[in-house]
Amino acid sequence: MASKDRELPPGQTPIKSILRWGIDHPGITRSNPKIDLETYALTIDGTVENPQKLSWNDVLKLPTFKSTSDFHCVEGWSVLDCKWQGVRFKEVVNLVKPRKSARSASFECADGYTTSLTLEELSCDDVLLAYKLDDKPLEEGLGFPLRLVVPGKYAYKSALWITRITFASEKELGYWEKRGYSDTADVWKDDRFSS
Ligand SMILES: Nc1nc2c(c(=O)[nH]1)N[C@H]1C(S)=C(S)[C@@H](COP(=O)(O)O)O[C@H]1N2
Ligand SMILES: [Mo]
Repeated sequence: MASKDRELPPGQTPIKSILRWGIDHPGITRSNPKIDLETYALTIDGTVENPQKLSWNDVLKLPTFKSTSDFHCVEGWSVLDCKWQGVRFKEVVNLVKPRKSARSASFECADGYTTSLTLEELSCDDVLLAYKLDDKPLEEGLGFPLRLVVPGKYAYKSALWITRITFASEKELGYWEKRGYSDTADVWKDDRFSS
């Protein structure tokens, strides 16, 4: 239930669990990629001074941050008070040092999914590369081991199972953005479809 004093973005209805029981999720493969932490690598490249290939241990060494936020899917469901923990996108920026020309970052996922955001959108304090939800490691279906969380945008911007982040001077549209969903995806402005 939404608390009485809380305002939800337009057109959203709260559901109890982010596991979306009973909700048909339009995931692009309908099965969860299985990722082994021993061989996992997060590549960060593109228009940056210091490209990286991080092992899982390297990811865990980055400064950790906790942030509680609501999660809004473009199909109209919201999950309130998700307690995420992970690495703020800002820390990634500090590590790789984007070149002056860099404007956006694209996310590639183990299932082939992609999405992208501007560096300005990614600079919000509540934007995390999350590895825990409610103090537990992410479940496979929620993006194990590493996913993006962008609370101010519809959930198709919150990439699951991230394997690569590529900085660029020109923004490349992601999987759903190429198929008619809004690239701005602002939940408060009801930006659901591209015009
Ligand atoms: N890699 C990947 N990330 C993805 C998707 C996907 O199909 N593949 N679907 C998006 C959509 S449409 C939603 S609603 C959320 C679902 O996130 P959840 O599993 O945490 O509920 O993941 C987003 N990120
Ligand atoms: Mo979604």
